[in-house]
Amino acid sequence: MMKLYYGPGACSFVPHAALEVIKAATGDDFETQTVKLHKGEQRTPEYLALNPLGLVPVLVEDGKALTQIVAICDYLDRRFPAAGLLPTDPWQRAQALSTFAWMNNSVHPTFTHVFRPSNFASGESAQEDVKALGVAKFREHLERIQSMIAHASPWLLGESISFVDFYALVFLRWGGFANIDPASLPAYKAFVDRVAAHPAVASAMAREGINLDTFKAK
Ligand SMILES: N[C@@H](CCC(=O)N[C@@H](CS)C(=O)NCC(=O)O)C(=O)O
Repeated sequence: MMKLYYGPGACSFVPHAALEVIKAATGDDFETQTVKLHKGEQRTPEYLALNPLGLVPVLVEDGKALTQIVAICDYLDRRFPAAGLLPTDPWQRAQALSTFAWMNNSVHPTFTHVFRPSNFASGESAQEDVKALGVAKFREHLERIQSMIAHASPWLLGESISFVDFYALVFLRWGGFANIDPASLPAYKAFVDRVAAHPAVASAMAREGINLDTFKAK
C-alpha cells in the first residue's frame, strides 16, 4: 500500500487530497504518517534516509521513496488515470502542469521567504525586510490565482478537481498566517470554501486536523 509522509497544513496536502480522490474513484487505499515539522521530525536520521532534503511530502511505494510534489502527483495521475486528476489531451495536460509547476516553483517558495526569512538573510532587520517583501509578492500571486478562479468551471482544470485546486487551498490558508485577510480576496475565498467542501478534500483536512480559519484579525 502507498504511504504518504505529510506535515499538517503543509504543501504535502496536495498529494494527500489527491490520494483521497483516488481512493474514492478506485477504492485503492493508502497509509499516512504525520511528520511534525515544528518539532523537527523531518530532520531525524530515519526521515533523512527517506528524503535527504528533510522535506515533506514523501510517497513510499514498495519500500521506495518518491519526493517532490510535481513528480509524486504526476506518478499518481499516471498510475490512477481513472481518478481524472490531469487532462488526457497532451496540450491540456501540459497547460495544467504549467500552472502546477508555477505554483510549486514560484508561489510556494515566495511563502518560504515569509515563513523562514532566516533562510534568506541573517540580520534581524534584513529578515523583516525579506518577510515584508515576501508577503507583498505572495499577495500578488494570490491575486493571480484569483484571476484564474474567474474561469474555473467548476474547478481550475475544468470538470475534475485536481492538484492545483488543492494547492490554491493551501496558499490561502498560508496567506492567513501572513496576515492576508481572505475576505480581501472574496472570489478566491468562495472558491476555497467550495474546494474544502469536496468530500475527498474534507477527509484529508480532517485527517490533518486543519481548517480554513488561519487569519486572525489584529
Ligand atoms: N519542492 C518541494 C518543496 C517541499 C517543501 O518545501 N516542503 C516544506 C513544507 S511546505 C517542508 O517540508 N519544510 C520543512 C523544513 O523546511 O524544514 C516539493 O515540491 O516537494
